Amino acid sequence: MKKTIKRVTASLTAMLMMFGSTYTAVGSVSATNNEIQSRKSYMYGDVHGNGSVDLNDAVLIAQFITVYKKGNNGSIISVEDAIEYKGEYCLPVPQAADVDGDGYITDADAICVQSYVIGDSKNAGRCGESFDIDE
Ligand SMILES: [Ca+2]
Repeated sequence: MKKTIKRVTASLTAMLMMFGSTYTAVGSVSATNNEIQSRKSYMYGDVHGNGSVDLNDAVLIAQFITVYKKGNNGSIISVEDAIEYKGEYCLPVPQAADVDGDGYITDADAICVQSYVIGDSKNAGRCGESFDIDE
């Protein structure tokens, strides 16, 4: 009888330990998944979000500025404005367009992207640097 109780206690302890460690593992896995789902990395200048900075990004920024200003009395465009804008030539990753870091999307940002593409890193602002967006 004593041996049986010892065995049951031992197996219960083992089960509790297994359950405990499984529970912990599940908890940490789901926390990691949440982090992956809630944060995504992008690159300044890569307004298409395709992983590279090229002239297409500079062209899209310029097109966006032209179209946005036409529809908004030529007003200056903040990054927040660009995030809300869903019209023609909207930027897939508007946060990536503020390459010079002044909080606005202007021709200067498109010029920074062009400079980056031709290898003029001195005038490329933070083009090519990565940043995260909470999603
Ligand atoms: Ca800017």
